This record gives sequence, structure tokens and C-alpha cells, in this order.
Amino acid sequence: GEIVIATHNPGKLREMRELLAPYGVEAVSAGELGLDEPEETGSDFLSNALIKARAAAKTANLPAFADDSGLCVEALGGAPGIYSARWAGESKDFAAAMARIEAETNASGSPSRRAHFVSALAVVWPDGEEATFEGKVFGELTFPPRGTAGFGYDPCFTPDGHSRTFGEMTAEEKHGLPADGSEALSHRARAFQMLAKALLG
Ligand code: ITT
Repeated sequence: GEIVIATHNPGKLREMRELLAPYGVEAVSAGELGLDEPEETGSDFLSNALIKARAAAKTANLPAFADDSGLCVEALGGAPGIYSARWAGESKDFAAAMARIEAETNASGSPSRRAHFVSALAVVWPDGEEATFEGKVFGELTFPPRGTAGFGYDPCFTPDGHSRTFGEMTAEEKHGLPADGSEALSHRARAFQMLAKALLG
């Protein structure tokens, strides 16, 4: 590969490959290279994305792309946020993690069902050069969760201006990349749009 995608999450890897496809780069994943997962010790999305991209760029000696992402729930003060993967536990039980969001939101006393996804994208080159981008998409929590597409928390999130959850959308609909260059839909597609603008002019 010409670049390494520093993720061990299959859903994220698929989306990052789809978003990189137009640029014709050949991408190998951290999982395929057998790279270790560095500990995500950062206190925000961008720091954790940089930790993952730096580790992969160094070990693989290739430009590395990493995404650190999560769902931030207004009624929960932004939780699970950077702990979104950790809320699903070792067994990656997202049904349980979504049920926990529903229960804690109901118990919070807040009437808000607002939430947003964040994708922090870090690119680190072997010579040490770095670039970061952050995409967000705002919307409403949806319970019970709906749909089997996508991954993670997609079934419990309906983006503003839409009536279906991300879990009910095809990959293309979730990315929502318009032909005319206007804003994409998903947090991850938005981060890649910013990257393309900054690095490809
Ligand atoms: P890597 O660190 O190896 O990339 P990870 O799953 O641990 O994989 P994160 O630490 O960035 O990745 O955690 C992101 C969490 O947020 C993870 O649990 C995802 O399921 C969830 N998430 C991120 N983007 C999402 C999306 O587009 N749709 C649904 N859930 C998403």
C-alpha cells in the first residue's frame, strides 16, 4: 500500500476506503499490517486521532490516516464522546451501549434529544508532517434504534433534515457527498472533504 489506514474498526475502515477511493490511493489497514493499537490517552478526539496516526506512520513508514470519532449526546453533557467505543465494551455490544444512552438520557431530566457525531481525522507523514480535520453532523437521538446498515451507533441517530437513521441509509446516502462540492452529510465524509480541500486544492 501507499498509505496506511490506522484503524482496527471494520465499519470505519470500509467508510475510510470508500472516501479515499476517488483519489486512487492504495490503502492497507493497521489490522492487515498487524500493527498494535496504541492506547488512546488523549482527552479529545483530535489528540487520539494523532496518537493513532503517529504510531502507524512510524511503524509502517507510510503516510497514515487515523479517525477518532464518537457520538456526543447533549443531555449527557457530551457523553459518550471520546468514550463511545469504550461504552460498547470488549464485546462491542452496541445494542447495550445504545440502551444505556436511552436510559441515561431519559433519567437526565433534560428534554433535549439532540446529539452529534464527530470525526477527527489525522494524517501523519513519515517525515513528521501532520494535518488534522474535524467533521461534525448534528441530529436527533432515535429510540428504539432503527436499521441494520452502517455500524456502531448509526441506528439511534437521525441527521437533521432527514427522517431515516444512519442505520437505515446506504453507505452512499450516509456519506452524502454531493457532485457539486457542497457539504457532505456524515461527520466522516465532511472531514474527508476538508482534507481534500486542504491537500488537493
Ligand atoms: P480504531 O480506534 O481502531 O479506529 P475504534 O472503534 O476504537 O477503532 P474510536 O476509538 O474512534 O474507534 O471509537 C469510535 C466509536 O464511535 C466507535 O465505537 C464507533 O462505533 C462509534 N462511531 C464512530 N463513527 C461512527 C459512525 O459513523 N457511525 C456510528 N458509530 C460511529
